[in-house]
Amino acid sequence: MNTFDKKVSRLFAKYDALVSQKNKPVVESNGIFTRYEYPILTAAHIPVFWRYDLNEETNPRLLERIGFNATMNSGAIKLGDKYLLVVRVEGTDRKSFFAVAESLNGIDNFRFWDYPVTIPEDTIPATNIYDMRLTAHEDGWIYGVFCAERHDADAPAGDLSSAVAMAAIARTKDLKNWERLPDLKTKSQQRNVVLHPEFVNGKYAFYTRPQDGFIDAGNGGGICWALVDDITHADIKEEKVIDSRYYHTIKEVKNGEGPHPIKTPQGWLHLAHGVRACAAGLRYVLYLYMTSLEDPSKAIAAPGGYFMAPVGEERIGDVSNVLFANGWIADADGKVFIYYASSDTRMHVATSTVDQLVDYCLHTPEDGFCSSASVETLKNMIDKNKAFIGK
Ligand code: M1P
Repeated sequence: MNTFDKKVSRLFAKYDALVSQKNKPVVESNGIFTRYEYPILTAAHIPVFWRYDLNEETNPRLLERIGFNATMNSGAIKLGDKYLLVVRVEGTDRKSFFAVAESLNGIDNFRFWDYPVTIPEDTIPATNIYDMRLTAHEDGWIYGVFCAERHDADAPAGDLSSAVAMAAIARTKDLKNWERLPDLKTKSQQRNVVLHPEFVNGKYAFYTRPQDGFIDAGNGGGICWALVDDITHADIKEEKVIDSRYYHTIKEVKNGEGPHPIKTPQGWLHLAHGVRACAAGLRYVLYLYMTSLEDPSKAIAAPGGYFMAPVGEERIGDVSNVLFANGWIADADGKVFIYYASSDTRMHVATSTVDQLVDYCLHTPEDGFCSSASVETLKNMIDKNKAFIGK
């Protein structure tokens, strides 16, 4: 074996060791979910043959030719016995695209398919696409709803930062061949748009997040609900707020639906992110809420505070202090795999069960919106517990 071949085999050996690493649960104290010790996908999980030209003649120094920055905000779905993530892969060129990674147990050994996903363009090509939510809809298609970002055509000359975010829609049967549908039409810019898995009154239903600008939610009151007649020309005329933002909460600045909700006997179980501002910048945490089975736009449970916030190395990355989730999978036995990204850099998994999450939603006190209410809630808990202390 010559030196070049030895270097190549070292690269593959290091890569194989990383992607074969077994994950280990971390014992949590809150009983609601279990984190895992290792991230499930990082930039180092990108296949060697995506990064290196392996031909000695054209790359005698074996330099990396295509660099990757992050593997983050991933849609999730289970097909057959495989846990599949449609990962937002970000190159060193700042462009995001989608690539599928699969695992047989949902917690480790995620491996990328050989090729990234080719998403056909809409009439106006997008500069950047990201954060796909997957929905296996009862119409038989798997939909991917994602953000398509373009430079703002009305930006003043020299302003190369103003952008427009829209919800793009594509559909597939196998995550390999995708049909692009026209972008969702709404009154404002949109990110974090999610398709509900069932028809509601014979219509397609979307969770939306209207926003005044590319970053600012502005007057957008929170996560909204909207019905659409024809998904091949989806046009939203009316959005109804179903999960509001509030002053001095975890979702004061903005919020956004995560993956589509899970149907449970007690109601639709939702995972979302909430954003607040602090001296360190924006802080993104995950929270849960529930809506009614009879009317999915009606809130029935709103546990106060966050469900998960960044801890340890999760706190640090390209955009620090961020947890973001747009994928989860509920197995038939009730186990739930929550796929979340930390600080716009890497992917993790946490596990729980539908029963635990519903219990959390129905029995965690609501936010009282002021310190005195928090104290009363706490005193109530202590009062009730007095009878059990020292028994
Ligand atoms: O950087 C944090 C997140 O910011 C955006 O989310 P939102 O629209 O709710 O602010 C998205 O760009 C998301 O991809 C990113 O993780």
